[in-house]
Amino acid sequence: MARLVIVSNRVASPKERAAKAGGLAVALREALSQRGGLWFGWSGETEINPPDTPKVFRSGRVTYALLNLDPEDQRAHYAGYANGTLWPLCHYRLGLLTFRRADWEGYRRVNEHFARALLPLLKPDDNIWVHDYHFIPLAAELRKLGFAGRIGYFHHIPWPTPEVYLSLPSHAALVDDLSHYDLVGLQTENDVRALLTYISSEVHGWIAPGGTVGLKDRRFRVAAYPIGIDAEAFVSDARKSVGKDEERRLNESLAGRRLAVGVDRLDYSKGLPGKFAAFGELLRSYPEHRSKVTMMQVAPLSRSEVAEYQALRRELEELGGAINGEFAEFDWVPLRYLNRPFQRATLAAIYRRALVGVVTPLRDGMNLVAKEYVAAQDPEDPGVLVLSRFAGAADELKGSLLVNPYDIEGMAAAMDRALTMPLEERRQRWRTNMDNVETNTIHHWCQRFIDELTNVTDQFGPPGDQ
Ligand code: ADQ
Repeated sequence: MARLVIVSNRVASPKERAAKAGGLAVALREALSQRGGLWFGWSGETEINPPDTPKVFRSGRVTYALLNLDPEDQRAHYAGYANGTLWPLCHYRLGLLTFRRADWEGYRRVNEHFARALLPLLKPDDNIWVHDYHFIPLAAELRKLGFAGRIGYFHHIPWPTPEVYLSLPSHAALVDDLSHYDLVGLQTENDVRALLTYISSEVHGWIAPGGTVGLKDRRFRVAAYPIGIDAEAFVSDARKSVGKDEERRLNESLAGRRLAVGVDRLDYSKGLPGKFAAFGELLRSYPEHRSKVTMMQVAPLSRSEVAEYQALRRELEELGGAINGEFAEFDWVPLRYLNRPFQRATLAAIYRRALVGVVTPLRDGMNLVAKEYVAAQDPEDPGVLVLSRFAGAADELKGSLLVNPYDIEGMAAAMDRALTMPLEERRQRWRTNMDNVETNTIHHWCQRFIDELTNVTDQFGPPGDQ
């Protein structure tokens, strides 16, 4: 079996506990420890003119290789091009997009530095799997250094339609970078269509059935790999929470009220101001819910070094304060707003207690919270998922109440419908969603991507023969 090499910006260290590292990091670590392999990424540390030699250590069957970055390059790469340019672009927020040539150059320098440091650790038959928009040019940089083996890329966030994508000054260079991979994975068929349309209409590539793409002298495959969760672990955490101290405290604090829950990184793609406004609208237009429902929004801080995230935090504090100011009673606070991370088991208990899961991003590659909420429900008395049609998960979770996150009154109406839905309908809708969550797990996702990466080059001829 070919060795697996994973490249990602952040690496879940062997000591990081499952509950803290997040579902994706844990799944990747598991995929690596089953097969044995290498995890390569940023050390989290900066150093002026860092050498191309990572810190390498082993834990069980996994070798970790962590690289320091130059502080200015790290800023240009992470806060600059990755999160100031690509993130807003891919989430259709052109008004928030900044493009600076210095950031683009810094982004490329970090990818070159990564490639130089990774190359000596590679074997020709490795399966290299690169994660996310921080590293789109990595394959091109490895090819420049002469590496001809298999490299796959997975894009965790949406791929925008050509009209939006063309706003990126470096659009052609970035897709040229993608063409150095053997396999490019996106979250949904919509994303695949968007990328293939751009390739055929803007850069004169050709597309064969099955998603094989020809661009200049290169061949690669583009396909959808919708990511899943570790459904079993969530089901078991949620079941175990029953009767535990945290569940008891939560129930006592709610005093028999219904709970609506939102869990999102504090990020402008997640549609948090609209969600707060919709909850305010629910209380205003459906007064029968006043004092009967509590909304809990868990929103751990994220990317605080980027100005837009600081502004969003202030906006939410104001909006949340205004809702509580308008509707609170001396014995009821409508909105509980928490800016901190929780253990997975605690999240599972909160999801299970909530009659409504409110997941309303303006755009989202997939959205794992939607799937976690479904997995954590009590099958006998499940809650209802209110889900944005612009989350990748909307393609799969057909039992949800789909909403347009730009329609505040529409979201309030959906919350009302969820809060008053008969048990039989809740069960049917939940079953539809759960069938999907249980079938397409994170383990299937990992396995399918790796299998197709292993086989993809057979279809094009041996590596280097293109
Ligand atoms: P994210 O934008 O981070 O991921 P999401 O898919 O919802 O969004 O994943 C967030 C994860 O963080 C979930 O597993 C959730 O449980 C966890 N989390 C959130 N708040 C937490 C808290 N307070 N405490 C602990 N854990 C918390 C990106 C893309 C998504 C895509 C994923 C995976 O933006 O669209 O689904 O990658 O591909």
